[in-house]
Amino acid sequence: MLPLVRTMSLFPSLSLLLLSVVTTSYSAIEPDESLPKTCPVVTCASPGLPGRDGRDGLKGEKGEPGEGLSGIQGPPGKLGTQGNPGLPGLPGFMGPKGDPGVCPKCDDDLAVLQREALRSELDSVEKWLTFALGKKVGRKLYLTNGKKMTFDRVKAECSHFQASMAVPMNAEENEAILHITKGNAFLGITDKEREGHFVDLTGRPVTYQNWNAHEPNNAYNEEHCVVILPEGTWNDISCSSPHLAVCEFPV
Ligand code: MMA
Ligand code: CA
Repeated sequence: MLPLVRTMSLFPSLSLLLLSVVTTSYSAIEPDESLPKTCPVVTCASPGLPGRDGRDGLKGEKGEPGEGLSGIQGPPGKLGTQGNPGLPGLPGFMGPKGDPGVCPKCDDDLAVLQREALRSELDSVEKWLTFALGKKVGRKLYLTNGKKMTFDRVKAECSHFQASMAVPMNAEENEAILHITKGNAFLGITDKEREGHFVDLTGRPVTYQNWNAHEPNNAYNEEHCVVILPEGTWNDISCSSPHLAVCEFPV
């Protein structure tokens, strides 16, 4: 205090200034007379130890979605559990026909019936075929395709149809062949192997012959095949000259 009093005495104006500053400061911290004159115990008493933590507050509301960029897609999730079985499917297609059953007696009966039916059908076919195209004599049916060809071609053609070249064994058969060809058709007769020795295509000598006058003459020394002439008589002729094809079918 003394230094301050001395200072104030030495510099009265400064002392006054300091005093006014102190006064002003004091008035500034004076309690506001308008506030209620309350005083909580805790505030006013000397402070004790801190109390225990309070209970957790209520959970706050969900926040707004963030605004940052979304990350890259994560790996696929784990396989889910197996689903329920589906509805039954549609019926399948009909299977192939099964093997015939085993019944020897039934098979025999069936074979007989089938044979009878086939026989009947063959008879029918043979009748209309003979009526329309051919000439049947005994168990031979003669047919022509109306084409002219070499001896070897006729032979092959008849063979292709499980038939053989026509060989008349008697006047009736000779007439039948003439009837459907009107002549100039090859017969299945040759003397290729031995000149003047005429045989059928199985090599058997022909027993029936119906040569034209002065035939066979083996003209030009190269006539080893035979044709039936329009008169029904025969002439030996070259095998490579073309003549009508006529075959005989066994019936
Ligand atoms: C004559 C006669 C026959 C002979 C033929 C060949 C027309 O008939 O000589 O014997 O086969 O000619 O073309
Ligand atoms: Ca001749």
